[in-house]
Amino acid sequence: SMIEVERHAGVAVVTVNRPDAMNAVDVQHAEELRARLTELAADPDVRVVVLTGAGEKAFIAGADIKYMQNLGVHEGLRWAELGQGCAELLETMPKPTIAAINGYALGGGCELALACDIRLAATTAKLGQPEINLGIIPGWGGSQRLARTTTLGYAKELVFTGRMVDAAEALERGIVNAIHEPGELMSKTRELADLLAAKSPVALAAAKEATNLAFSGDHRDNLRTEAHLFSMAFATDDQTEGMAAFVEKREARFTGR
Ligand code: DAK
Repeated sequence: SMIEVERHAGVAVVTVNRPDAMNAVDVQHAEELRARLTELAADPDVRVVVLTGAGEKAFIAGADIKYMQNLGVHEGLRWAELGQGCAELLETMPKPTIAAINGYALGGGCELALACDIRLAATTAKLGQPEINLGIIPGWGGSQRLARTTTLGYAKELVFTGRMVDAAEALERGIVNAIHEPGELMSKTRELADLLAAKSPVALAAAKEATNLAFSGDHRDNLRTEAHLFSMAFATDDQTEGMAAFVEKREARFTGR
């Protein structure tokens, strides 16, 4: 299959599987990716979603350039909606999403990683927005999310020059949360995913909704929304359990209610 989904105890690992083309995505891949992400977003048994690429070389080397070569305006718009739809699902689904960047994350691939909540990268990974070299610009959210993740000036440098950065620079600039030896990337990713899968999923959903507001809209409104989301947590079994477990000096067992 073009997009593989492997589930293990609340963690779903989604692998873009096209290693002979550096996991570049064409319309079929993007449609299948969107369908799988839509299912995982709605599945209460899935607590955490990990996105990665097949093989050792690439996470996702972007949109398929050979596919895009002959696109018209109409198909271009459909293509943009499809890619932005995948990014939006990763960003807004009510559970944490983690990008395990195992190699090249370029163009649309870098943009999908930026749409994830947390990014872990192999020390051998390379990231960038090389669209300018193809006579186009980022179109799956890169012009917005890279600046929000780092700084506007640094985002402009990368988008204007198309320069690829290595994992160490990506870490230094805050594009990725951590870097790991290639052989350890998936085990470290699973460790983080398992940690998150053990938290209260209702609290995590509220935490994601609240933190997603940080760079948009009105600060005062967002603080009011935070207070509202905070108060709603007191209607959950997980709040009762979490606080009882603390007082009784034991591990909390969250049910998601
Ligand atoms: N598309 C299609 N094929 C690709 C590809 C890509 N993005 N990246 C790699 N491949 C293919 C190569 O063509 C090659 O295929 P064969 O020649 O073997 O048939 C195979 O993968 C192996 O690649 P290389 O031989 O080039 O391998 P190297 O190790 O030498 O180089 C590389 C690896 C990743 C540095 C290099 O392949 C590369 O520069 N690839 C292109 C990366 C790139 O420019 N990515 C950005 C694509 S633009 C939109 C919104 C968003 C977007 C588009 C539209 N709308 C709003 C409509 C997003 C655009 C992009 O992502």
